[in-house]
Amino acid sequence: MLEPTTAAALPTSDADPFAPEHLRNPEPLHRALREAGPVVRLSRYHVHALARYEEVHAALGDWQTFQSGAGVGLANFHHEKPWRQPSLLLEADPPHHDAPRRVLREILAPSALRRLRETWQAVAEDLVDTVLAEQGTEFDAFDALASAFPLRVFPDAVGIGPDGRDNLLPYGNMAFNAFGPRNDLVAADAGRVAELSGWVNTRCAREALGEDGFGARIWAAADRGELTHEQAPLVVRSLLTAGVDTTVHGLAATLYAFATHPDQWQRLRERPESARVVFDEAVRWQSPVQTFFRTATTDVTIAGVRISEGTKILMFLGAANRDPDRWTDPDRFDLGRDPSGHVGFGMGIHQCVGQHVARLEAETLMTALARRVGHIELAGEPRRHLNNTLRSWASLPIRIRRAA
Ligand code: OVM
Repeated sequence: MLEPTTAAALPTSDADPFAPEHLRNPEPLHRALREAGPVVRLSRYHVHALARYEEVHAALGDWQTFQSGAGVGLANFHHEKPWRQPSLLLEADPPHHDAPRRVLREILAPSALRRLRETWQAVAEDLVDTVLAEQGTEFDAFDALASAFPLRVFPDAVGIGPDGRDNLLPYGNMAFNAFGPRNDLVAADAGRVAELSGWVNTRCAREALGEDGFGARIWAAADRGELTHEQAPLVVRSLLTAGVDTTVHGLAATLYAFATHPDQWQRLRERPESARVVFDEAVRWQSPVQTFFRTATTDVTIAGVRISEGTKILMFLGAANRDPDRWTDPDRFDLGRDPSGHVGFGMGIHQCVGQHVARLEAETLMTALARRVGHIELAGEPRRHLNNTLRSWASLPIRIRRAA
């Protein structure tokens, strides 16, 4: 029998994963953390970190030991006041988590999204036609496609009105920054918290929502007694928080992947039915959501390392998604692999409830693009937008050749 590793033997890193250099280029830190051991102490934040697939996957699957109810950011909600009322989904544990989750799962199930496919495909075709006609063969794919497309289809699907939709990305950016430490990125958002929260919260009211969207369906579930009427607006808020920035930066990751892997674009063009798996491989390869915390509900041992109750544990989804012990040639964006099992959408009871929405957006947009574009390449240096949680983009200059 091996003795449990003592605290002294626990590998420790003083790296700040939320520092600009690591947010801009996370792979070197991810590699170092994976190689340091199955559990690493991050001395700067008094937290533990998991960067290997096996441990991240196991911890995400064990909500009893690694809870979300104390918040999935650095702040422990049992000791610090959250910046907003906690999410009923993301920041809750069973049993409270279960009713909101069940309601949203049904509203966002693949069968429930079928009615959207045709419309979204038509919007995607129209968007790509317009971009090619107006902007020619060189343009910023972040603005023109990755952010334009979700902003055209998703708020309509939720049922929010046309005004103020430009608040959606800044609100999500703020929410994803808030999972990190109170660094310069959080400070930069501070002046807009009240304004953006006020706007989003008013969009969640029943009267603010169209009759046939996801939002109205959430309220209808409350009328059927599946949720309380107090819970309904908070569940709508989850859609508006988690549904925009994630898909925008996920689509940007997908476009970046193709602009840097022309052979994979050819592969998609030859096999258009693979448009669906494309997004999962891009999510594995880039991990648009890089990290989430959990909190130990009890003293627990992971791979021989003892962790005491109340400890925050940082899960490096992006590092797990490129763990060479789990993936062959992990740094390669490869449509030939099976990316299933990646933790880019999380794993377990909190696994992204909107993933079918995201996949449908990706599938319709990439299909429209593959029908018209024979080749994609970078036309300049892509620019990252720094965020404490999201691997996000400011611009993605591309050059395309039209398909013959
Ligand atoms: C939420 C939520 C869910 C997932 C991610 C997220 C800001 C938020 O329920 O509000 O990130």
